[in-house]
Amino acid sequence: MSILGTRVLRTEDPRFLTTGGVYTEDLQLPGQCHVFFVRSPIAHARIRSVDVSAARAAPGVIAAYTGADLADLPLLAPPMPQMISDQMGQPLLARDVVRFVGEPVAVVVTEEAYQGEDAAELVDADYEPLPAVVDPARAGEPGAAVLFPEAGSNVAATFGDPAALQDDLFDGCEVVVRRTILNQRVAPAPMETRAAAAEWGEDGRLTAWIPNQGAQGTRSALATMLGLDEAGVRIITPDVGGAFGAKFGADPEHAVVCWVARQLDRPARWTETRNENLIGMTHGRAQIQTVTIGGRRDGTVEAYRLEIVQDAGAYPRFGAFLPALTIMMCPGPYAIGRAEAVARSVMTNTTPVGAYRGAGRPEATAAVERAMDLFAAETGVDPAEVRRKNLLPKFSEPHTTAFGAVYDSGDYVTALDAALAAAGYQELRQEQDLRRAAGDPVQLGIGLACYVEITGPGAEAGGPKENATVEVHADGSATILTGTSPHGQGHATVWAMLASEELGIPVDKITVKWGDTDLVPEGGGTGGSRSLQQGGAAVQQAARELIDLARDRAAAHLEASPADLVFDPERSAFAVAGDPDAAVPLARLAETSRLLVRTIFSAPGPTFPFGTHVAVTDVDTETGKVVLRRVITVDDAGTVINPLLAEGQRHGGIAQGAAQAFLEEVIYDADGNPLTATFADYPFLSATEVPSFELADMATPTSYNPLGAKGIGEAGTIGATPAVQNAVIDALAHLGVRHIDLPASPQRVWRAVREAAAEKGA
Ligand code: MCN
Repeated sequence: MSILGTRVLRTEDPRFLTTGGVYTEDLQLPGQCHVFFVRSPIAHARIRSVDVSAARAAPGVIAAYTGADLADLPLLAPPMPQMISDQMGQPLLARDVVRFVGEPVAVVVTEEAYQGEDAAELVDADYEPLPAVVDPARAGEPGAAVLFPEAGSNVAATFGDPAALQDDLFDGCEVVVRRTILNQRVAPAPMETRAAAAEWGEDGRLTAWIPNQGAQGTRSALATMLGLDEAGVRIITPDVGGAFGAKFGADPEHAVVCWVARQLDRPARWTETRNENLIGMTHGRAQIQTVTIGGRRDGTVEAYRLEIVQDAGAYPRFGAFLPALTIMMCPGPYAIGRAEAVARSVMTNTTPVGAYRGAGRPEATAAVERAMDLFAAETGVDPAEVRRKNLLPKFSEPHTTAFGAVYDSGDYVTALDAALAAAGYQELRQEQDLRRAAGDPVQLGIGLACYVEITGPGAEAGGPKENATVEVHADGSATILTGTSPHGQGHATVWAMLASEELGIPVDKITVKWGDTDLVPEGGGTGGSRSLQQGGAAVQQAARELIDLARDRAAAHLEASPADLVFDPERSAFAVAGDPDAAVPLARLAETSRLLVRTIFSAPGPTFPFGTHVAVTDVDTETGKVVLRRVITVDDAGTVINPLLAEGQRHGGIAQGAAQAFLEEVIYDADGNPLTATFADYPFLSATEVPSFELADMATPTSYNPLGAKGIGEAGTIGATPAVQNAVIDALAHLGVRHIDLPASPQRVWRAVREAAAEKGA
């Protein structure tokens, strides 16, 4: 019986539940010193001076450095420099200007960790305040203060030409709705904050332990920042306590810790506080979107336009590039005759924006799903019907959209209908009618979101790739090396399942290793929900190639022709066809020389998972309180290899997506001071606020990998946010409420109800 598709328990968990993980913070390096960052308390200012002399004299202080000490190091280059002004690089420690509250300005290095914070108080930085740019809507306008005068404006990148938008796009539409909506800035807030430990060998080589999503990418980023050859850097990935897109590559702080270790010729380490994490780690989302949707009164959508202002924060990181993904996915699963999208990324005096679970695609889904509901409200057609009418019909050959995405396969209407059936949509609408008629102060809302997303993207020539090595040992065990880098996704379990299936070696005898660049020099890491479809496929391919390799050895061993041998996974042995007694175990073939295959799996392209989320909310019209009653989802990620893990990914993603819908928001005041720098101010969803999710099954295999698998890791944050947001608004639709910005917090809900009532009364 195949192990694939079964609910194998996570092999990672016994260790996590007993002895616990070993995180970067847990490592002890003999002779280590501790780095503490002095951060800018002001959003935009010229640095007149930074005096570290008093700090240098404080107890336990070994050294203190400012930006001037690192002046010979290159600036952190923007991603995709061809589209983003190269004038906007970030120094590892601020030099002449600070551009956001939390920007590292200096470091103190101490014998003990606790001494750093006290010594940092003694660093005397003199700032000349500059006007702060906080509102992205105004950042690109003439007259706004400019973060990088050399660049000429705050516009870091543009996507599409606003002048080329068609005046007649909505001509002939019976109904046109236009609205500006906010996809608010959120903090990834992983349980484990950022950290680093660094040590230089006598050979001049750097070893750095950093929680990350791909050691190889972290190595490249660090080498660039430190001006080193990649061969001179080894990255080791300890356990990682969540990353959510924000631990890809490396941040300036990581490079500074390595630099300090070299400067002092002793191991250096750093773990940030929660407060530092909330202001220093890249944030996510942060788009202002203007949607215009038009079509016929019967609910047929004919035209759609999306205009985006992306808040990239103070330095262009991946966030500046996010609109490219949002635009690529902007029509979602719909067949819209005419659609266009433009965007610009602007710099503001706020924490830089980066990737956050879904990175650009949740924003696309949120926009089009909000637009669909606005259109449904205006036409009076049921939101489910509007969607059904406009979804692309089922297709199994790749479908190319007007925005250049090539959807591998899709069956969107079936996903919608399956979700509606699982939710009991008609009954819910009846309950809603009854409660509206009764004037119940707590109203029922039903929200929908249909989505398609891109997983496993990659611009590599020949398609996205990943490598895997599989080795069978003489004791009957096996080892897998992978270029992916799990941090909660359970690759150790699933990669072992994939190899076990081919080799007949039990899962508990297979060890999966990753995240040490000396062991696995190449790899794409984990992000964009790429791992199973590329890394998992590579493991399967390597295991199959290993059987081919072993067949020749077995033939020699059994003095038979390779063609006469059959591999029996039940026994993990080769036998001569028709003579099961003439057999040799796979493990025996590893006795004389290593039995090992390294392979590279190359996919024809990314895959496009899809689904529908239905959210059911109780919304108190008197207090604005929202209770999430049910979330029902269909998430079609092709063939599922381990339903337990895939469901876990859906659960976590839905919780995060729902939290964006009605709870989370990074807020700055008008001067750029962060108001959400602790967990007391930045609420996230806990188990008490989420219902038991109802997950319906649907699997449309992709032909892009032999597993038939698409990605599942981000489905939850893509579908759940607009479904929950739409549910909150739907609860209040009969009162005249058409839109509430994210997050639909009690205050916003309460205000929307009051404003609608005032408008009605007027
Ligand atoms: N899987 C499966 N069948 C499928 C698809 C996936 O059994 N058809 C399983 C895979 O074997 C794997 C897991 O589900 O064990 C997720 O696989 P995949 O969709 O390939 O996604 P990745 O492993 O590449 O994970 C990346 C994704 C991203 S981009 C973010 S961000 C994210 C996420 O996963 N961050 C996470 N999930 C997270 N989960 C935790 N606990 N912590 C994070 O930081």
